[in-house]
Amino acid sequence: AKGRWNDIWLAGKTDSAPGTLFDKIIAGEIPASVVKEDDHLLAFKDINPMAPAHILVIPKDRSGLTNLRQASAEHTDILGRLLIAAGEIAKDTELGFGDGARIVINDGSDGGQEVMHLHVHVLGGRKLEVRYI
Ligand code: D5M
Repeated sequence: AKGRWNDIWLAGKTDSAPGTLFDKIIAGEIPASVVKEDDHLLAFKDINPMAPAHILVIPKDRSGLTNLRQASAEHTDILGRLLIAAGEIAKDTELGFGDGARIVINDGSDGGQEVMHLHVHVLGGRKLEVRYI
């Protein structure tokens, strides 16, 4: 497992930030309730849900994507994949979503980001107030 962890950590070598616990979730070293997975991304239930339905969608390879402010044209494909997956998750009634959701990216310390591996929050399961801060 250590080799695999190192491989995944090294995948982020273009990004100076160290690996996070999300790398360990990707490697299966920390359990998570996975709702969607493919070669590029992983989606799992947030451990501290802020709404009745709360899913995180993350790229498996964080390279250069500690957060959205570091994104560039090379990330076009993965960013598209993350948003399409978020939209698919947001219409999954079995996950508790109803008629709509809120899709959020907390970016950097001032944006409330705690885990420094880009992730898209998909929140729903009730009618959310219109509030951004
Ligand atoms: O969001 C980081 C999110 O990550 C926050 O909503 C809690 C969630 N989190 C932290 N640890 C875990 C594990 N182990 N499983 C699932 N979810 C987790 P941010 O936007 O960085 O504030």
